[in-house]
Amino acid sequence: MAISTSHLFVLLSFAVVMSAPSALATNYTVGDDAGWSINVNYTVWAQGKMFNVGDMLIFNYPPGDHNVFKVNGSDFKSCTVPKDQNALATGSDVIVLAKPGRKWYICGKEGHCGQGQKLVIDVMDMGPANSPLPGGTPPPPPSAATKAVVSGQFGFVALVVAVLGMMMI
Ligand SMILES: *[C@@H]1O[C@H](CO)[C@@H](O)[C@H](O)[C@H]1NC(C)=O
Ligand SMILES: *[C@@H]1O[C@H](CO)[C@@H](O)[C@H](O)[C@H]1NC(C)=O
Ligand SMILES: *[C@@H]1O[C@H](CO)[C@@H](O)[C@H](O)[C@H]1NC(C)=O
Ligand SMILES: [Cu+2]
Repeated sequence: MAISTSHLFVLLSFAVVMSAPSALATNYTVGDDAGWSINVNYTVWAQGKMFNVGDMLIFNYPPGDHNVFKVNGSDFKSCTVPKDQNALATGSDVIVLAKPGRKWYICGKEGHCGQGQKLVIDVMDMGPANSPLPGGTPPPPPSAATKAVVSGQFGFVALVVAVLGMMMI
């Protein structure tokens, strides 16, 4: 069977478009207008929200009043502040949800976690989301060569799939 050049071009263009970075990441301001504080029920806040890989959590509070620690499930439950970890404490802390799974955050100020200043969420992996990393030092953008290689791989896989599909018809 023969595949025309224009067919190939359409298929390759499609593959390149499909491998472009997703721009659908969401920013979640923890607690919305109430921010990161005591007297907010973060279980209620998180209810019904869909957290995906690439989304960001933004913890807003007057600097010095609170802080943010990422902890594990047992430290979350017992409100144990990790000793081997520095708090996020800028008052506008951005955390990129880089991996799927359950994530736990607490305030490290005396008594605050016990008063409910703690957040647990489940992060889903809904496909690729290219976003900057946390901490305000974005990685260098991928070089054109890297992009070409990635697109090339995607394009090749898509082409093989498409050709196989056409052969089945
Ligand atoms: C999300 O927050 C980051 C960091 O503050 C910002 O750079 C980005 O533009 C925001 N994205 C959206 C969709 O609001
Ligand atoms: C949770 O993290 C603490 C350190 O803050 C560590 O001592 C503990 O073993 C961890 N627990 C689990 C179940 O990973
Ligand atoms: C938050 O609200 C949930 C659901 O209404 C409730 O089960 C939970 O006890 C509340 N947590 C706090 C710390 O009040
Ligand atoms: Cu606090």
